[in-house]
This record gives sequence, structure tokens and C-alpha cells, in this order.
Amino acid sequence: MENRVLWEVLWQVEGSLGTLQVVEGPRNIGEPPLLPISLGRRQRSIRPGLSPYRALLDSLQLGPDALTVHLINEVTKVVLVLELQGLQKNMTRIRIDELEPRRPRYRVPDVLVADPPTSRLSVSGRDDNSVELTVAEGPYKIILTARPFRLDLLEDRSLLLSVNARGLLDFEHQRAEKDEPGAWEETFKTHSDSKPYGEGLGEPWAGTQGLLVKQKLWSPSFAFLPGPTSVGLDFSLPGMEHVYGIPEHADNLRLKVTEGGEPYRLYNLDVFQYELYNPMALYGSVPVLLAHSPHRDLGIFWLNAAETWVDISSNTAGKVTLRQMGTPQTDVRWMSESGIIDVFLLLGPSVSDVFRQYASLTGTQALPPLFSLGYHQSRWNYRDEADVLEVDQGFDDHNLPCDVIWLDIEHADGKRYFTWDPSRFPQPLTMLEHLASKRRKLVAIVDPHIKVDSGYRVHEELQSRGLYVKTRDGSDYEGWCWPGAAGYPDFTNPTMRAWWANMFSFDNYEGSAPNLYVWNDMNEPSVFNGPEVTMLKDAQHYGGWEHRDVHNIYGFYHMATADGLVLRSGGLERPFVLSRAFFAGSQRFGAVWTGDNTAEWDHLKISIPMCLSLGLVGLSFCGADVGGFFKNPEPELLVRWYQMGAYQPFFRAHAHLDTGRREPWLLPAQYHDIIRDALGQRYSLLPFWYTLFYQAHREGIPVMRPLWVHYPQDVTTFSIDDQFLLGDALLVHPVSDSGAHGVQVYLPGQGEVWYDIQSYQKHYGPQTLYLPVTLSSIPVFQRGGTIIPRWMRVRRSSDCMKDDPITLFVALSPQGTAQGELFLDDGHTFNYETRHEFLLRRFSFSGNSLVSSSADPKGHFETPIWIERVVIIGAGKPASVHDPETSVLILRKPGVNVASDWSIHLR
Ligand code: MIG
Repeated sequence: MENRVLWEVLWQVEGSLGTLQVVEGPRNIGEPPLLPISLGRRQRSIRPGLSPYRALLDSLQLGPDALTVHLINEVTKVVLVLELQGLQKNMTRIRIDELEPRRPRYRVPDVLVADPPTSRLSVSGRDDNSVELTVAEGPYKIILTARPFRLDLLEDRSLLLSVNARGLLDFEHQRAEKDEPGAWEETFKTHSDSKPYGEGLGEPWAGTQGLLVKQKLWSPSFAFLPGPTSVGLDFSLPGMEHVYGIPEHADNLRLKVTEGGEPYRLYNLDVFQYELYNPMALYGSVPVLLAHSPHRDLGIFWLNAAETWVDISSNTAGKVTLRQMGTPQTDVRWMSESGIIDVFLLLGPSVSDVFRQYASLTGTQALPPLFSLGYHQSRWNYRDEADVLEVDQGFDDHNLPCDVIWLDIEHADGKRYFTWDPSRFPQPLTMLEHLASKRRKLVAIVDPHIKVDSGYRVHEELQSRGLYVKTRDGSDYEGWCWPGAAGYPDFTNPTMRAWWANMFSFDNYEGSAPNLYVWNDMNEPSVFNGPEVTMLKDAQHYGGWEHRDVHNIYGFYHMATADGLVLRSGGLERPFVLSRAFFAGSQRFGAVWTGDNTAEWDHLKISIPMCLSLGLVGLSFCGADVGGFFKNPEPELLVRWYQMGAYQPFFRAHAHLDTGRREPWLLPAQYHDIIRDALGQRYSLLPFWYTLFYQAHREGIPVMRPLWVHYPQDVTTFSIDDQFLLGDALLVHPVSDSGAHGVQVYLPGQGEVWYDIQSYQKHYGPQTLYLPVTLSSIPVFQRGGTIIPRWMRVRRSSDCMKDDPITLFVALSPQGTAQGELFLDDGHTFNYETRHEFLLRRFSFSGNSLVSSSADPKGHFETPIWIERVVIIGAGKPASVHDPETSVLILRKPGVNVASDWSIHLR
């Protein structure tokens, strides 16, 4: 593997300070220092064994909402307090903090949608060394063992999960003095970190070009030295062999064992040209892990926003023996650099229960405006207004649909976001009006680094109101980014967020209009001259917290941008915001993407497991840059990427500044029809996508799903990375190899039938099928038993199609039945919620009748939409079970309004 110690980039930094030439890149695998001292050298060096912790059963207190008990470390004598809660919906929450912290430790705010309702615990058994607790609403019991401390969760006498069974609970308490040489300061390349709330006598950190020279900083506000404050805990999952989640990593869907290697790292970073199949941190973090077995699904949600590491070990990986009574087991160990231990155990039992449990804690995917499910055309950069209008016209000239054109950082005046370059974008409102007349939108980038420039109002206000992140000495933190010297708005500060939201009013954001939406990039935050291209850990945030405590949640506060877009419309319109960084709960605010990928086949491939992993932890609205960001894709790769992107939730083509132009019509003519077809498939399926997003929004189930979610007993599905399901209806197997003549498709499900959506050819599951492919399309199958709504006329944009008639594709199960749903509303306001202006229709086919009924009588919505056709696939009896011929029956012009109840009977 290429080892980049320093990566050199000619980051064109504007302003009087010239060009910043050498920037330190993020750490490579294997490159020292590996981990922060507290995490790597201390936490990870603790070996499994007897835990030094003992629960002091005398201290046990049982209240209506929680049990508390003290835990003493028998070596250090430091006492912790454990708070245990049974939660409704089959969940348990465990919090551990110091009994007497010298300074409060950070507890992550804003992520939970509410205080989770509790379920009463009662003591149902007790002996000298343990207490048995029963959860009022749960079918499970908790056994608290005093020495060594552990918790076991049991259901019907079988062990579901143990906490601290390996004795890896570690909790670095804040200390009065430096009692451990070397544990205090930490260095990363030329940077040093003074350690939590330290007095700041660390080594100076030097920037480039002598800009930041030796400084000695001292903060009188901290009279004590808490020192390293990491926390760690282990969880054992008997019966579990397959674990998923904890994005964002460029890795397989199924997580690997990390023993002997590096743990999965969660630390939001701007990683230049990221490499694939490794556990390195990327732009976003969701500390949620799912465990799956044919019999059970569980989840662990580790609510901590500091740098976090996850170690996974298994008693079966690579071993044939060592199985305890034939039972596999996975052990998961979480370590975070600061904060408290706050963990939710989501006890399933099924994976859809785990989805619902997690959604009840952190919320569901925001319902996207319909347009944002269409195709987005982006590049860094569209040069000027004329360029934008030419691109817009190009779609019309080539008869291609497009909903949105994007503007990157060059559109702003000298990277001063919320402004426009006066020579290249002198008339933004005219440009926006023109797009509106085409029923298209514009997305403009607004980054969270603000140019330090006394003539720039955004900077002036943030500075004068004290809303920037501060250094440890209390002055405004300044880093280097695109505009040169930049301040970083303190998004953790609610006052700052209210101010930021207000910046999106049409008065404040001059040249913006209702069809302008927003893209927040670089919000890890990216700081070109900071350690690992991010902020110093001892920078100071609102409430006196250090950056180390809040790092992974900084990007989550793009919520302020989403709030701003809602506010500017008087609360009526749904926002669209794309964010690069994210955390647990970010699904409530919009879409995310996988950052700066590369125009290579392996990057095309990995977009599947990366988006699947995000969907599993709630972030359904995810995509990868179509075409690849870095480098120039060969036409075949670009075509394959359009075909893949058309079936992924967020569908945007994007490209680096230095790449060649690649709007679809610039490809050789033989590819035009193929791309038109891929876009056409996307647009015709928009009613289906929109309904899937509504279901994700209502129920917290992902839009794009791994096969095992629906075939939980089928071991073959557990590690599939090259195909996926959309809802429970479509199975997509994209082509991600150059020159492919065929693919191996796995069609799951005993007794399931799958219809090729192009040929209607019928295949029975389970089987692995070799399917020849040409460049013109990718294999997609509709499951027998489902009904999919489509718009059959592809127009300029989704807005031009939203009142079009619907065609229902009814794919019959072997039993001759099928069902499906359709959600419709105005496509852009909150009226579906506030005024129940929506339709949720249920279609079901059985006994030769197709019935349309309301799946939610609350909703009412007047629409001209009618059903123009019903296509029944698999009607009539096949000659034999293995008859590949599928009969297709087409009912033309049933002429019923989509809002009405009706039924159609076949004879
Ligand atoms: O440091 O705004 O991921 O999509 O085009 C690069 C310029 C900054 C990174 C984003 C990319 C965007 C680019 N940005």
C-alpha cells in the first residue's frame, strides 16, 4: 500500500497569504502515532481478563426510571456510577460516569429526539454476588454480577448479550495531578495536543510558511488538570457471527475481525484520495453496530461524539476449533477518547425491530422533496451563468431529464459563502428564474469555514458576536482552508445555529431564491493546516467543551442549514441539504454522500456496501459521486456508474476541478441512448422511490437494503456486497467490472419468484444465476408478490411529471398474489404532516382481483393522477413450475383516479 506521509497538493488558497503548498495528510494505516495515547496505548493495551471493577450492591438504588449502582475500581479505588434503564420497545440504556467528576464530562446533546420512555425495572432475585432484574415490558431479564462487574441480558434463559464479560471496562478518571508521565501531551506530526482541559503547556504546533510560530499558550480558567479521560467497554454477543454498521468506512458491508490489525476508527476526517477496504476513518461517523444471526438481530448504539475506535473479535473467525458448545460468538469493544459511557442495547428480536428501536431514539430519514430524488448534475465547477444555462439546455437538447444543477466553491466571491462572484455570477436571480421556468433547481455550496476578512459581513458578525470556535486561550480559532485564513462557526452553539439559519433568509442570502438549495461540504471540519486536516482537539466550544468532546457531532449540526431553509419559507417548505460529515441522527436533516471517490471500478463497486452500511444505521438518503470525483472515467465506467447511480438513493454526477467535462452528451454518441435509458429508469420509478422514502420516514426502515434484511436465515446473503434490494420489491445487481459479459446474480428465497424487469423472464429462488449482460443495461428483478407504481413518460424534470398518470406493475407470487403501496402529496411542503394532505394507497392482488384501498385514512389529497395501465406479470398458469415463459397481461385505461377506492376483476 502506498504510504503517504505527506501529501502534496497545490491547494489554491486565495487571498494575500499566497499558495499553501504542503499539507499534512491524514494518517495512513500503520503510520505512527497510531492512536491517541489514551485510546491506543492505554485502552487497547488492556487485555481481556478479570475486570478490576466491582459493583457495590449496597449502593444499589432502584427508582421509577432507573437503577443506579456504584462501581469501584479495586486497584485505583475510584468510584464510578452506573445508571441502568429498561426502555420501552425492548431496549436497555447503560450510562457510566465518574461518581465525583472534577469537571462534568460531556454528554452528547441534540441527537436523541426525546428522552426515551422507560420501562420499570424490578429486582426479581438476589444473592451475595448478583441481582436479577426484570424489565416490565421486556421479555428479557438483566443479571448484574458484582465481582467482577458484568451485566448479562437474558431472554428465556438464553444469553443475548453480556457487558464487560471480557473485563475491558476502562474509565480514565480526571486526576488532580500529572501522575502518569507521557499520558498528558500528545503529538501528531508537528501538532501537539495539551490533553483535556490541560493548562496548555504542550509543544508549540507549527503551521506552514511560518504562519504559526512557536506559541506558548496558557489558560488561567482551568485550575486543575483532568488529564486523559478515555472510556472503553466490551460487549459479548453469543450466537452472533455477522456484524454490520459503524460507518463511514470504505470497506465491505460485513465487518471484519480487527484482532491483530487496526480497529475501525470513527473520527470525521477529510481524507484525500481514500483507499478501499480498510478501517480508516472517513467523513462521517455513526456509532451504531448491528449483529445478525439467522435467529436474532441486535444493535449497539454507543452515544459518544469523541474519537472512537471499535475492535471486533470472534471465536470462529479463521478458527475451526474453539467453538464453545458449537456456539459462535462475536465480541465488540468500544473505546472513546472522552465523554461518558452512554450505550443503548437494541434487543430486536428482528432486524426491523432494531431499525424501529434505533429510529425511536434518533429519528427517521427526513422526507425528501420529490425533486431531490431525481438526477443531479454537478461538477467543480460550472464556470459562470452562461455555463449553467448551457448545461441546462444540454439536457433538453439531448432529451435527458435533470432536476438540479450544482454550483461548487468557485461560484462565491473569493470563497466567501453566501455571496456570488461578481463577474461570473452577476445575475444569480435571473439564472435561478430561468431554471425555475424549466422547473429545475440549483444547489449552491456553503462551507463552514468563513474567510477572515473585515469587509465580509458573515465574518464580521460571527466575530463580533463571539460565535466562532475558540482556541484554548480564548481567541478565535483560525485555520487554513479554501479562502485562506478562516474562522469556524461554532455549530455546537444554539445561538450560532439560530444566527446561521437566519442567514438563509432571502434578504440575508442575496441572490438566493426558493429554488436554491444548499450543500454543506468540509464540515468534519476540514482544516488544511490542522492535525489530520482537522481541528485541534483542545480548541474550545460553546459551554466550555473541547473540540475532542464534540468532534464527531460538529457536522451533524448542518441541521442549522436545514432549519434555515425551512425558516425562509415560513415553515412551509421541506428543505434539501447535502452534508459530507454526519453523525447519528443526521438522517433527520437530509442527504449525505461518500465524498471524494475516484473514477475507478473498485470505487464503483464499493459504493454499494458504503451506502448499504449508511442505510442500516438510518441514513437512507445516500449516494456516491457518479463517475468518480478524482480522475477521468473511461466511457464504459461512466455508463456503468449511471446505471448504478440510477438505483441508489442520492443520484448525483460530480467531478473534480481538474477533470474533463463529462456531461452525458459529451460522451461518444453510441453511449447517449444507454445513459438516457438509465436516467429514464430512474425517473419512471420515482413514484416507487418516493413511496420508499415515505416508508423510511415513517418507520425507520432503510430504502436500500442488504439481502439479509429480507432473507435473515439465508447465510449466503450475509456477505453480499455486489447487489442490493430497494424496499422489498426490486433486486439490483449492477455491473461493476470492465468489459463484463455476464454477472452471477444470487436470487434468494425458497419459493420466491423474480421477474427480470426488462424481459419479464421468471426465475425461481434460491439460485445463483449466470446472466449475460451487454453495456446497455444492468440486471434488475421485481419480486413476485409486489406492486410497483411508475410514471411512464419521462419529462424534463420530476416537477413536470408529478401529475402524470401511473402505471402499476403487478408481479405475481407463485400463489398469484401481490401487494404494494403508493405515497403521494404535493412533493415539497410539510402539508402532508401538518394538514394530512397526502395519499397512502394500498394495492393488493389476489383471487384475480386488484383492489385499491387507503392504507392511511387520515390522508386526503386531491390529485388529477389516474391509473392509466396495469401490467400483470405472471398471470395465468405456467405449463410447469420451471417454465421460464411469463405471461404478461396489460389492462389499458382502467381510468380510475388514484385517490379513489376501486377494484378490477379478471376473468
Ligand atoms: O477540498 O468544493 O468533497 O465534492 O467538489 C475539496 C470542492 C473540497 C470536497 C468535496 C467535493 C467538492 C470539493 N470539496
